[in-house]
Amino acid sequence: MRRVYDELFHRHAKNPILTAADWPYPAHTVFNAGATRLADGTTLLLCRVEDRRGHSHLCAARSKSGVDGWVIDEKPTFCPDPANYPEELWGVEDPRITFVEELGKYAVAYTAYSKGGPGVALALTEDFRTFERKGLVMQPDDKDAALLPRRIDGQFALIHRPMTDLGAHVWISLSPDLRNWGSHKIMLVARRGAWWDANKVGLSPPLIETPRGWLMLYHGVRHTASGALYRLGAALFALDRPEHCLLRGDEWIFGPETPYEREGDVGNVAFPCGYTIDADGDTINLYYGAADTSLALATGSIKGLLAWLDERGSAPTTAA
Ligand code: BMA
Repeated sequence: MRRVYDELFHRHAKNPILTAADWPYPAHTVFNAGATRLADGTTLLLCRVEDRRGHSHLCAARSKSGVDGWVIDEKPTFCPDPANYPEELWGVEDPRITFVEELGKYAVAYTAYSKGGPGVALALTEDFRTFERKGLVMQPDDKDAALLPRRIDGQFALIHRPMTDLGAHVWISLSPDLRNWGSHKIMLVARRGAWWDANKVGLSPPLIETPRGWLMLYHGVRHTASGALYRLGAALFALDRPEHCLLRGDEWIFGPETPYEREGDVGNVAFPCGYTIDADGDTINLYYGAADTSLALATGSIKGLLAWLDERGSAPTTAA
């Protein structure tokens, strides 16, 4: 078959790589995992696990290959703690992991589902066994957040996606202490009308640092008569000024196609929250939730993504 579009990500033949059937305790669905490679080379996925109440918690799965042989925690790794953190009353969802060199710790940005709606919470960990919560850092309605691995202009930087009546756009905010946040700036706006990324965009996995800038994979949501379609796009931002978009692709680069992405609790969703990068510094292993039901893996190349942006992307104008 002739493929007209470039395929920037290749699905793993063993997809879906993790499902609720693999879980050591009762789980309804397993999806939208944060990912990182630990110091010993092990791939760690911090998976969102939904139970039969509809509430989510996080559970760690570790593997040498990043594909199979997963060792899954026997019990939930990170549970909502509404007694101390009322914003977690209805669960914790969609973790994004960043290793913050300065702290020697991983920062996990996650959605805390409160009575007031979903907001952004932060927790720090060294080992994904014990966690130090920083609490709710962005009030509802806000989600799709990840920390940058280092300070920008002397400040920690958080990407997130507040909702407004004028659409849902990606923002960046700065903090001296991970607690007090300000200097809010818009990074990437949702397009309008017929566009695949009209009305609602959000950061997917944490930004990928490249010599040419911060590479963002973001999801765009298209509302159709039969529900929403979640697809992935790419954009590049200035290293020293991450709110400044250098290039943005017009077309989506990855979207639901296979049965496990098309069908599930929420069909037509491919939703990456994490990646690992191989020793070659180029191969990116993207872990994504498929149809809010299982976890899948697709592999791409950072150079390939940058070349695609050079060829197919452009600097956004302010009058979109
Ligand atoms: C988004 C998030 C994700 C979910 C997606 C599709 O708003 O809540 O957790 O995968 O919707 O349902």
